[in-house]
Amino acid sequence: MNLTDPGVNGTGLTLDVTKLPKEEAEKFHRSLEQREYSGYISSLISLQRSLPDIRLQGCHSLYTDLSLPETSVIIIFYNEHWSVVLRTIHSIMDNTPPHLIKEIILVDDASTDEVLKEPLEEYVSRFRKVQILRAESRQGYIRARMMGFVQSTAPVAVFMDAHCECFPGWLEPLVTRIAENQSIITTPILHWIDSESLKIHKWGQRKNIAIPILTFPNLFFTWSSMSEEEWKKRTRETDPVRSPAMVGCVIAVSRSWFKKLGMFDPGLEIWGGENTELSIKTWLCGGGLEIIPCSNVAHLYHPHRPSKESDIRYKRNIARVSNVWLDMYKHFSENYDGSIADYGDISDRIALRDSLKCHPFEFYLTHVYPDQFIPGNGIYTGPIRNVEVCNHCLDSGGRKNGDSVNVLLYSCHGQGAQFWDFTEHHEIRAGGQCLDSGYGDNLVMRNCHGQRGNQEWEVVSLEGHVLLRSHGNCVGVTKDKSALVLEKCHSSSLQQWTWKQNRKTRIS
Ligand SMILES: [Mn+2]
Repeated sequence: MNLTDPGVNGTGLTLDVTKLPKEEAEKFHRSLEQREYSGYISSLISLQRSLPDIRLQGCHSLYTDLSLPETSVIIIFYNEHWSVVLRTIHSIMDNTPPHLIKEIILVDDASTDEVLKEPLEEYVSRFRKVQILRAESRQGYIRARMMGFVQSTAPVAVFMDAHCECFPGWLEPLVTRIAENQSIITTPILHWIDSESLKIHKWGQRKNIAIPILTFPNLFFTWSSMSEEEWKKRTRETDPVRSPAMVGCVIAVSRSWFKKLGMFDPGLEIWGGENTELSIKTWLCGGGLEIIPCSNVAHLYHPHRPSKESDIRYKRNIARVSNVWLDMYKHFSENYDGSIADYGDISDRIALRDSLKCHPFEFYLTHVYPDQFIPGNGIYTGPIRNVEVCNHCLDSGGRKNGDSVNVLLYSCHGQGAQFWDFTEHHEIRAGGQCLDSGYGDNLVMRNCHGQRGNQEWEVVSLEGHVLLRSHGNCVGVTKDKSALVLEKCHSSSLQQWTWKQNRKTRIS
C-alpha cells in the first residue's frame, strides 16, 4: 500500500477502500462490522506508535519527584482487537518511568477470540511486569476489574480500558495527587481516538477542558464545561479540576480508598452505572474526584450497539445505584422502584454507606455540583399556564425552524413538551433543550449552551403569577390570543403565567 509510518504521532490512517484489492476491501468492511471500530486500520498502524508530548507548559517542572508510590495497571479485555490491546500495553511501557509501574494485570473476561489466548501470552512474555488473568466465565467489565484489583498489590491502582494510548508523562500527575491525598480519585484528560482512522483528536486542556457531569434520569454522564467559580478558584492552569462525575475509561485510585469504599458494587451487571456509583460515593464519603490537566490519555470511543437486554441491564444497575445513594432524589431516576427489572439485594451496600457515615445526596447538590440539573426538580417545574388565555400552556413541541424548534401556545396537557424546569443556571428547559430568546420576537428551543446570553431568564414572581423575562423583554400572548410573542414588558395578564415553585435556589 506504500504507507510510511501510518498513524505516527497520533495521525490517523484513511484508506481509499475502492482502491484496495477486493479481498482486502472485504477484510476492511468485516472488521468494522465485527468490532464497532476498525481493527483492520489498527493492524496497519505500529503497535508502538509514538505520541507527541502535549503537556501544558508548567507540567514538566511540577512532576519531578521520583519517590512516588508504585502503580498496578488493571486492564480488562473481551474480544478486543489484538493490535489495540497491545498498543495499550506498549504505550504504558513507553511513556511511564519503569520504577512507577509495579505490574500490568490483563484480565481476560472469557474472550472467545483464539489469538487472545496463547499467542497473546507468548507476546506479552517479553514484558516481565505483564500478567494475564483469565476469567472462567463472562464476569462483565465491573466484576472483572475487581478480579484484577484483588490480584494486584501496588498502593495505587489504575483501571484502564483495553483501547487506550497514553501520552508522555501521563501517570506521574495522577499518582502525585493521590500521594498528597489518599481519598482523591484522579482521572486524566481523555483525548479521543477515532474509531475508523485511529486518528487522535486532542481535547481541551485549558479553560475549555471537558468536565463529565451526571445526567438524570438515566444517571449516565454528559460533558459540560468548567464553571466560572472553579476557573477562578484555581491559580494555575495545571491545577486539578474538581469533577462531579467520571467517564470511567481511565481511573487512578489508592488501594486503601477503593477498598474502604467497598470497591465497585459487585451486584452491578456487565457494564454501566459503576462510574456513577464510584463518583457519587467518593464525593459523599469524604473524598473527591479530580481531572488532572497534566495527565493525558487517548481513548478509543466507539458506539455501543444498543440492545433490549443491555438496556434492561443498565436500568437495573442504575436502580441499585439510586436506591443506595440518592435518598429522595431517586424518584427522579429511571426504574428506581424496580418496575423494569428486579435490582436485587442492596442491604450490604446500604450498611456500607452507614458505616462510612457518608453525607446525604443533598450534600452533592449543595457542595459538589450545585448546577446539577434534575428534570422535574427545577426551581420552578411543570406546565406554564397563561393567566389570560384559559387552559393554554407554553409548548416546546413546535415545528423545526432551521437549527431550532418554535415554541407555541397550545392547549394544556402538562406532559413532555409542556413540562418545564427553571434551572440554577437561569435556563428554562424542556425535553433536554433550552428556551432561547435570540430570534427577535419569536421564541425557540435550542440545544443548551450553558453560556447564559439568550438562554438566560428571570422568573419574576408577582402575586401568585410569574413573568418570564429575558434582557428586559417578557414572554406574552398576542392581543388576538393566538400566538406567543417576546415583547416589552407591560402589566397585562397576557404576560402573566402560573408555574409551580418547587424549591429555593441553591446558588445565590
Ligand atoms: Mn472504553
